[in-house]
Amino acid sequence: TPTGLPGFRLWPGALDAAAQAVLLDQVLAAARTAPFYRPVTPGGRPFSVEMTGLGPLAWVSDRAGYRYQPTHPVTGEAWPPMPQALLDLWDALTGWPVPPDACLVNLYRLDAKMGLHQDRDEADLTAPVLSVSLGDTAVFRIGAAEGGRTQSLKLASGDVCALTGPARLARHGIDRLLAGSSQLVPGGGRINLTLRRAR
Ligand code: MD3
Ligand code: FE
Repeated sequence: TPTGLPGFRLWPGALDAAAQAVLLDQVLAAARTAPFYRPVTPGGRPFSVEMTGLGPLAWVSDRAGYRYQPTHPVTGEAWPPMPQALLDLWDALTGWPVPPDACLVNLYRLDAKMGLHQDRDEADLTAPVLSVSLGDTAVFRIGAAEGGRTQSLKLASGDVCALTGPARLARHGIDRLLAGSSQLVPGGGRINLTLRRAR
């Protein structure tokens, strides 16, 4: 593996420029009915990342805590469906026998980042997480679940990574973007999609 963390798999350039453009269009179309919003931590601190969701469930955070829910926290409407291309990608790259039931969509404008954390709000922590990056390159940090050293790698537009097995509970975060590294996202920045089994 590129990190030496068993269970971390990276497919650089898994989506070509045309596939990235189509997927971005689908995400931006969905965001017209399910707009990006800025969640707050349970302590009331706003995230620098804006979020929305696709599929039956998506992860939300507010003063009541972290959870997966079937509706957008601002509009109260159901999340838009997951694009078929994402479901196909999940099948092709993870081989997991059940489809994802949640897709979190993170929007990073230039100064956004995401602190080191673990993803553990999902019911089945044996199911993989699949991540698709679009737009500006991100400096991604990852380390073992147990702690210790972390390592840094770049996630560029069209890159896909899967977290399975021992990497599923890895600590990870986004340190920063490389400004201007892509022209894909209108207004600049990066969109990351994570497909998950929440329930
Ligand atoms: C490692 N997103 O949404 S994607 C998240 O780029 C999240 O927006 C980051 O961390 C982003 O929770 C990182 C790569 C990623 C996604 C999920 C993971 C790495 C992961 C789950 C477990 C371990
Ligand atoms: Fe995460």
